[in-house]
Amino acid sequence: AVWPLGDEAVWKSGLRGVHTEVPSIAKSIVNHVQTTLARQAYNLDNAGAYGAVAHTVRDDLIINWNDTQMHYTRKAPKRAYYLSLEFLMGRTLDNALLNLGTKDAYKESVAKLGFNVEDLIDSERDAALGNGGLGRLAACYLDSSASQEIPLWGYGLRYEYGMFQQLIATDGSQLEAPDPWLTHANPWEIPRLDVTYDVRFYGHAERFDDKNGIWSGGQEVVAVAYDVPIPGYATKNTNNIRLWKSAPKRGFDLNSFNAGDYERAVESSNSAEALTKVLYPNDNHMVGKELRLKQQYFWTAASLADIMRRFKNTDKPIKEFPDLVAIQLNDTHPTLAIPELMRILVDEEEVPWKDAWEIVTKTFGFTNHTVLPEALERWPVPLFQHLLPRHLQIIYDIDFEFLQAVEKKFPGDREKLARMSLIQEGMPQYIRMANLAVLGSKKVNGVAELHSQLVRTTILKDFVEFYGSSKFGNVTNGVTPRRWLDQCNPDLSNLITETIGVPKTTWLKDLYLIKGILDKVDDETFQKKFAAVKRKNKERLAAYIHSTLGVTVDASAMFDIQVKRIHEYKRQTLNLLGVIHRYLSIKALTPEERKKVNKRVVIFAGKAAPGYYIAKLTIRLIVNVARVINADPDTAEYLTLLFLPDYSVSLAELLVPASDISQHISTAGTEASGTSNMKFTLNGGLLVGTVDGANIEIAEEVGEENVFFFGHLAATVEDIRYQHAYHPVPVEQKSPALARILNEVSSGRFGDAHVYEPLLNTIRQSDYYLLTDDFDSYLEAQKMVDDIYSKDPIGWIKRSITSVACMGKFSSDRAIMEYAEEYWNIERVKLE
Ligand code: T68
Repeated sequence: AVWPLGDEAVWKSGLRGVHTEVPSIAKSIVNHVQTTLARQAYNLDNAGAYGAVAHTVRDDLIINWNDTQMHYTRKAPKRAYYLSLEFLMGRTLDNALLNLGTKDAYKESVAKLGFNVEDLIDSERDAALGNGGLGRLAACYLDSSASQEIPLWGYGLRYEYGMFQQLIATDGSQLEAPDPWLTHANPWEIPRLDVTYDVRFYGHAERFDDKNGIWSGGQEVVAVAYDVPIPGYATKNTNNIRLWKSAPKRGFDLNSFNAGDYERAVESSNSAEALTKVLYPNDNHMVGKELRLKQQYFWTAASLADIMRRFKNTDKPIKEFPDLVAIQLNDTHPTLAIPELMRILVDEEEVPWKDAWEIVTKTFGFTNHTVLPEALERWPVPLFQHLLPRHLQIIYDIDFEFLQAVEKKFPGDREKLARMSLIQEGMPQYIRMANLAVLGSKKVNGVAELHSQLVRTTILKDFVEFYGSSKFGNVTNGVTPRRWLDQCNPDLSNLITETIGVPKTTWLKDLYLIKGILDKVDDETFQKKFAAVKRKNKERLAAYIHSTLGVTVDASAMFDIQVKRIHEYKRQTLNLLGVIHRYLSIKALTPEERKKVNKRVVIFAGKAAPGYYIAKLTIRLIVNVARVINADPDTAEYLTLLFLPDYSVSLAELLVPASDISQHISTAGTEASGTSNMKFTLNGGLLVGTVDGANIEIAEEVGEENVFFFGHLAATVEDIRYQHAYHPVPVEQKSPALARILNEVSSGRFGDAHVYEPLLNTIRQSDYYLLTDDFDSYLEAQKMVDDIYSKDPIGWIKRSITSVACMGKFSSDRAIMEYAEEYWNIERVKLE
């Protein structure tokens, strides 16, 4: 190609590549201290040094980002877009250095400037733009797309406040503090103040006979783009997450300002900016707030406008849109993209309705993450009508045509029509977002085999009968082995590399290769090295616990960890009641008998949604039980219970490598997949779990004998709930052990007797999550854990090695390639 601008030689002499050598890295860091930060060696602390290093790495990322995006534009391949309201990124510096392969060079450069790179890495604040699994999955998928050279962009919102910070009050209850993560500039984003779109709300909609229409008036808000580069591992390919910030269309209302009404003048600008202020802190639960619906529309409208603009730059006819664009909907949160694309095509591009619907249904894919009824999104029609009048018309038109087709296929089945309609009848009516997502998508998937099967047979049964089963698939979740093995557990990563004789840059992108360590499962030297890595990780965690909680824990004890959002279906209470049982059992022993007890440190962490009363009560009970247990000299040597505040991605990176056992004990059929189960197993921790979500597939890979399963199966849960309702059996009869523990809590043994009654009553009364039914079987599984861990330590190490070796399937690289090949029809586009 001809050089586009000015003197080519001058341009080229100014361009440079990524920093790889110590002198140039050090020079760039000093340069950023001097100019970007306007500071000097005389007043530079860790935070300042972090800033300068981050800016140097940012430069590297931007260079690769530019080259990648230019390459994608030139090649014009089909691209994928991952629409997610959450990207739970955690920290960036360490990950960027590892993916760029420049960590050692940076370490040396930073040392030469008088700093320690690990301290700088630790001074970074997490980007917590997500609640839990769903948001972290999006982050893993972006890492994998870049690493596997798949042309994919993420689209999300740039929340000014991420997931709240959790504090624990003196009485043990959770307090929430805001997370103002952007107060110190964020070096990992590139503001694109020139990339903006106007987004309309409210106003007036007209619809014409051809089902096209006009939407006018109302309020307009501006979406401003912020780009976050995502470096691939051991490749130059660098993908992008584009996050939208809301801004007022005109700074403020000049008329009011001139009339001296300052408050009125800034009011509209405040309401525009409020849109992207804060992440909603609920997981697996719907909140019907207008602001949430506004966030969803603002984000989907801006993203689609951006995607459409990029498509139009290719000069292809509009009917070829699905040949160049695949859009994946991360849960139903972005479902408005379906009527929005219809609106753009029909109202703005003047595409006939039928053709437009064909384009739409070839473009979208929909991933479901839950079958819990309270989590399925439904929006009241009156609210929707007010905010998005044109979209409501479009939804009615889609619904009308669809119901005609259903009636044709299943004549006279009125109940089926009522179940499948996009509109749920009632006062008020509701729009069912999952139904809309199914109708508008080419393919629908769940996130683990059991979950996908439940989706097909329960919530979407009618749709499977209507469309046929080939539209409904499964892509089992995965996690990135870069962050969740190499970065969080460098010693294990190095041990694997030296053992299998394959370079790290190869096996970290083809995780099945770690099977190679299986050859050494009986090798004593290897077993010792493997055990030493675990021990060191436990000591690292013990040091953190000591420095944050002031508690000394014994790293030779078994570390038993349950960390995840606090939710009744995840059954932290089951674990806690098990701990109380353990405590009382140890206490009943003679000092001599106690010496045989398997020592345990039981660790909980996780946030409760601020409005979720029972979940908050669970935290309070854990903290107060811990107070009693940890203060008891009879049991101190054998049992420690801890609640670590403010769970985060960074804290997970410390916990995941340090578990001997981790717990994934949801009522069967409720946890769609789980992804921390994969992280813990990949790092050599064994699972105590129910036959649920991805636990099942993990056991298939590592061997059922290496997973401690317990509890009722998903297929029987409905029947048991029926029994609870119509033939209730008192707890005393079903599980005397459990009844006794509940009574101990009620008696005030752990303080605040009356406070915990509502929590205990969820178990004594309807027991929707089957704690009474699973408790005894849970205790048996725990007994087996104790026996094997204390009586057969070598056997335990072998189980642990075998588990790690068999985790190849759970790389998010495998998952993203399944999406690319089977859902998006997209190929690798490597930047040379
Ligand atoms: C999780 N869902 C699933 N939801 O619970 C988990 N929900 O089993 C699965 O492994 C994971 O998704 C990834 O597929 C969530 O994390 C949310 O966080 C959420 C957020 C907003 C609204 C509803």
